[in-house]
Amino acid sequence: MTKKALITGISGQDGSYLAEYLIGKGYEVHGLVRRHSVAENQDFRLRNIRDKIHTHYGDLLDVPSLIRVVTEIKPDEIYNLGAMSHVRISFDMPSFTIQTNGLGVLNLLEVYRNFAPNAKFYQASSSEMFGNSVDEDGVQRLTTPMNPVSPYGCAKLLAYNLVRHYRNAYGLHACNGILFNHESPRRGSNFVTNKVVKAAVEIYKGKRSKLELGNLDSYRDWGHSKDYVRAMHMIINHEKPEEFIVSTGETHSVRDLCEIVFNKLGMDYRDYVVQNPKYMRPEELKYLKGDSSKARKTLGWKPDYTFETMLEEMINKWLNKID
Ligand code: G4F
Repeated sequence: MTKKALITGISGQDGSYLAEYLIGKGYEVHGLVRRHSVAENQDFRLRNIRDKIHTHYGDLLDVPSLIRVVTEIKPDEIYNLGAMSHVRISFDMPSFTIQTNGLGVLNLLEVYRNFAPNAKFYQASSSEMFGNSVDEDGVQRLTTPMNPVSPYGCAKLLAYNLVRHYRNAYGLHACNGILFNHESPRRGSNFVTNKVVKAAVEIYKGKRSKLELGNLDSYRDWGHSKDYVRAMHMIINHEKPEEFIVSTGETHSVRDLCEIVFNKLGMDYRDYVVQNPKYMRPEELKYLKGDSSKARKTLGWKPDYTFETMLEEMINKWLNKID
């Protein structure tokens, strides 16, 4: 029988790649979309698969819409990727962030428990939950304490714990994927990788002369979204609902990122990059490097992209797009 998947956040980077991946696996794919005043902005990442998916208006904060969609579809798998996903903006909109990324998950879990308890549930948990906790060997693993340093991280930790609680209390197949940063040509251009790549290509093409950034000395473990949505499907379909970390195990500073991207275009980032306090965060998560050995051993997951091949794909996208 054809399996049905419901993806909240289907119009985002991960949602769109996951939808494509599940279509390729023969799933009937449904997605929850929020109403946007510019209709084109609602589903531009879905333009290649519009006729292959079913979208439904709804919102994690609108319980009746969740009940309607879940009872109508009767999904086999629910992927909760919907969120306010920008960490710095979460300092400007803390209440909205906590509501959407925390209470919104509770809403969906309640609808799941009451109307589709036989489905499997995947929660998009985040390495931002670790905050500045790092084990002595410079790695975050499943046992590393979680001490978030942003409203976004606090909300994600609430959701993470709710998923574990719902699994234990009600015997649900609910699991968490703790994903470290993951990027692609579909990444929003206000996240640092795509911001740097887009600006470097614009500078290369003579369209601008400077790039303003915040903290250049934070480190991130950056993978590719396409590799990470594969992991989501493996995690939800693992026989036991559990927690898994998905990461490359490699870390780079924002400064390294600038150096590599500008070098690939034959430029020196130091001639163009300036710091602007506007992009600094009230509290910064300084260092991420994840241990994904459980996902690699138990699920057989491994990434196809390297940091360099991912950046090349992103650079090529902007080289083709910017005249
Ligand atoms: O690209 P970022 O905004 O990603 P961040 O904050 O690490 O969050 C991303 O990864 C999380 C997983 O750990 C996800 F949960 C979350 O949804 C999101 O996908 O920033 C990366 C680093 C930060 O240290 C930031 O301070 O880059 C630094 N940075 C320096 N200048 C900048 C800038 N970040 C942004 N967005 N813009 C800048 O101008």
